[in-house]
Order: sequence, then structure tokens, then C-alpha cells
Amino acid sequence: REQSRPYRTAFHFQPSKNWMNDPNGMMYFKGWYHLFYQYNPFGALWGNIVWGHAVSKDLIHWKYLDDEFAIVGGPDWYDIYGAWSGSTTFLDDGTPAMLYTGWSNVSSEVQIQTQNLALPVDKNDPLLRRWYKSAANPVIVAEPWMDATKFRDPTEAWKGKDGYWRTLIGARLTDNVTGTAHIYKSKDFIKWKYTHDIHSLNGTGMWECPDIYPVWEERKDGLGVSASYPGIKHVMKVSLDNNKHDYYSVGVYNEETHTFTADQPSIDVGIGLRYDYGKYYASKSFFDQKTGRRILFGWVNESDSDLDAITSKGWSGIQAVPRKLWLDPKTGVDLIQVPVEELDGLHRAKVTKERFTLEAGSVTPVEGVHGPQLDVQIKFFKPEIKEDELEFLFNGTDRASLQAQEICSQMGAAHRGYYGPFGVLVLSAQDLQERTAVYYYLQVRKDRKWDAVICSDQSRSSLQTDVDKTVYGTYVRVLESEKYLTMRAIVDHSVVETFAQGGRTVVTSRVYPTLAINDAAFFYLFNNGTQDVQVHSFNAWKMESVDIVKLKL
Ligand code: DQQ
Repeated sequence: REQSRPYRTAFHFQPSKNWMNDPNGMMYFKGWYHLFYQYNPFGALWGNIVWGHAVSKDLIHWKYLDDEFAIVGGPDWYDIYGAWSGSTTFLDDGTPAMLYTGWSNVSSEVQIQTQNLALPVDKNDPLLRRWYKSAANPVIVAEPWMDATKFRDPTEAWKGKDGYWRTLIGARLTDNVTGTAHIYKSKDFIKWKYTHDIHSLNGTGMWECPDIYPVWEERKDGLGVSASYPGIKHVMKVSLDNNKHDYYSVGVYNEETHTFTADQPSIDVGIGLRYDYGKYYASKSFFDQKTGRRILFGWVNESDSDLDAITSKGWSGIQAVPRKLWLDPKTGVDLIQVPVEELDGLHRAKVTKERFTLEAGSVTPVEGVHGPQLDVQIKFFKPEIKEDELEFLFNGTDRASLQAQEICSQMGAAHRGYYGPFGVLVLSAQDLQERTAVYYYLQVRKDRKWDAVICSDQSRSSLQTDVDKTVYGTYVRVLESEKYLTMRAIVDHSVVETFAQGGRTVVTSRVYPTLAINDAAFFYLFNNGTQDVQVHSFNAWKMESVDIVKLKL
């Protein structure tokens, strides 16, 4: 790890150089996990998009296969400007088939999007190194009434009881404001017919990278996309081009009416819950046939400037640590996301502390917890707030109407609250000149009940001025029956991924410290509230580096 490149991550997937965005077509095939990704071979900003390709045995140690990209746009017209996002489907004989979007032109003025099929040249090659494009491409073009410039990102196809495949294409209706996803059906995977819009929501704009998959109501294991049994729900996720966030909703997919209906319309797709309340976009899940999990990949973009990407870094974009995903049986509406357990294989130098007090107004280092590569897991006892304490929490002002993110930015880590802010300072300079604070803050609502807010405060993360230091935060659902508030922060040089309440709520942020780099990255516990907080357990590990290299054949 060169000193001059302090922002390159040590155990997140990123290409050796240049731009990367969406994860595409992940699958487990003949002993290897495959990750494809939107990649610019010629520079550190978006453009010239091809499908990069990497493989791994464990979702953590990756090898590049990018001498020859999996899919490259052209020379035919239908993807001449680039090979955009798409997904893998296993056909009946087990062949992985890619549906992807081609960026193209019908005239010199009009650029459109088409959907195309690519297949492995050798379907017995576990590395799936070479792909060819179907002679039938494009296999889907927009209907005349659709906006062909807002028509992309086919999902993995699922098979209905009628024996037909179905895929979803993300879109925006011609009213320019309604986001939707079109279902197309096919018997042979080549001839596709527009069937119905699975769902749409006014005001949400273009739906990029849709995803739809079944989840068990009561079980943590995953399901293949075509599963249809009693005791399952469907999750629908869309990436909103308007605000660059990934939203999901739990509901019912009806094969006969070709519709998805959210269980709770107030938290419908695009207006309710998000996978991540920080930076996380264009995600895609897949069913891991090796272990039976559903696994989520998501792109984490940079928060520094384009100039930094081109000049000092030479790269942009990382993939978040892959997350196992299941429906929270306790709430029925939230997904639980946790880093895949393979990540624990990188744990080194464990530090454990049990049952201690995090004193009001304290900032304390923890012996042995240091550096830019950490996994920190903390269980706080949930404070028991007595009726006569509520007015202190209330803080004199009625903040209940503010959004959690505003609470986080107004009640930054330096704020003196009642219960909170309490949590961790990571990637911190020894003298705290730079620090990224991840913390809980308890907030009383109008109805006198309290809410927990989780915040990731980047405002003091770097002395650099040309980076986006937006403070992220959101409410965390904490059930009456739950005794703890939990937090897991995964730190890797320029990224901090925070999993709150066992993964019910996730916040990812990018930070670019100038002092708190490499060995000068310090760690502290802090409690800036006026009340002590009791810690049930604290566990932290240094994370081993993963050197991503080219696969030697
Ligand atoms: N990125 C791809 C598109 C997709 C967008 C192009 C989402 O297919 O809609 O690189 O980030």
C-alpha cells in the first residue's frame, strides 16, 4: 500500500485503475463467484463503458480477469456507445445468459437504449472468460409509446408457471416524472414481448437497475428468483436517478396480474426505505447457489472531486462489501443486511471489552484498536428513559418534524445532547483535527416516545475543502423487546460502512483524511451526551489486506 495512495481500499473490490460503477451479472458458477462491473478502460471518470470481470472463491479475495473484457460495445449499432448494466440468468440447461443494455443511436441526434443477450463461448469454462453476442440482438427495443432513452438495466429473468421467462426493464413514462419497470416475457429467451408495467410511482423519475426477488417471511436463507411458495414475500428495489439512492419495499408480486403491490403504500418503492442512507447505488442482488444465500452488491461512488480522480488518484468507485440479505421477521418491512461472513476471515488482533461505562463527555482511545482497516462491533445497553427525563431529551425544541438527516447535521458529533451523540470516531487524527464520527442520538417525538437516530458525520473528516462532507443519518427502528442498540463500523481507508441494529439500517460514507491516514489513523470511543451510556460488549479487529491481482492462467 503506497503512502501516496492513502484512499485505495484494502479489502473492498476496486479495479487496479480507472472508473467503475454498477455491479453487474453476479453469479456463482462451477466453483467461482463472478462479478462484472461497469468500467471505463480509458479513464477515471464515467465513459466508454464495458463490462469488467473479476472472480473469487469467497467473495472477498478477487482476481481480475480484465485483459479481455466480458462485454464491449460495438461494432454493431445496438451497443455501439457502450455495454450498460444487466444481469445473469441460468437457462434451463444451466448456461448463464446475460441480458444487458446497449447504448446506441438511431440517428446522429437520437441516442437510445436496447436490450441484448450475451452467452459464454465455452459454457464449461468455470472462468467464463469469453462471451459472444447473440445474432438476434437487440432482443428488446422500446415500444413506440415508450421513451427509448429511459429504458435500461434488465433484471435476472424468472420463470412463471406458464413456462415463460420474465425480465424487468427500468424506465420512465413519457410524462417525464413517473418511474416504472416494464415486464417482458419470452419462451425462448430471444423473442421478448412487452407484457405489463409491474409497478409505477408518480414523482419518482427514472427507475434504474430494478431488482425483484422473493424472500422468506421467517427464514434467513435466500431463494432463487422463480421461487413461488406460501410463506414468501417479494422485495422490489429501484435506483432513483433523481437522487441516486436505492429504495426497496416489501410486498406481493402477482404473476397473473403482473403487478407488485407494496404491503404498506406509505413506504412504497422509491418513497420509503433505503438499502443504505449514505452513498450506495445501482445495487443488485443474486442467489448464491453455493450457500443458498441472497447476496447484495452495491456501488459506492467517490465524494472527492473529478480533478482528484483524474490527477492524484487515477481511479473512481468501489464496491461495498457484499451483504447477505433477508427479511426482518420481527418487523416484516425491513431487510436485514450484514457483511457476508467470509469477511470475518480477514479479522486479526481481536480486542474485546465487556460491560463498561462510556462516560458522559468522554473521548477515549481503546488499547490495540488503531489504523485504517478495522471492523468494530459494539452493543450498547438501550437506555431506560424515565418519564421525567423526557423533557431533557426534548432539548427545548421540537425537532420531531425534522428529517433524521437534518437532526444529524444539526446535532453533529460535537453537539452536547442528553443521550448521545455516542459512538466511535474513526479515521481520526490523534488530536482530532480530522475525524469521522459514527453515532447514535436519541430523539423524543411529539408523542413522547423516543427514536434512535444513527448518524455518520463526515463534516470534520478531512482538512481538504473540495470533498463532499454531507452528514448522513436516519432513524433506526428499535423494538420495545430489544435490549441493545448495536453498531458495526467497517473502516477501509476511504470508506466507512455502518450497520446499525444488527443490519436493519445501513449507512455508507466516503472520506478523504489528510492526516489520519495509514498508521496515523486513530480510533476513539466517545460520548458527547450529558448521560453515561453502558456498553454491553465491544469487539474490534484489524482487517487484513487483500491484494487483488490478475488471475494467472
Ligand atoms: N449505470 C449504467 C446504466 C444504469 C446506470 C451505465 C446506473 O445502465 O442505469 O453505466 O448507475
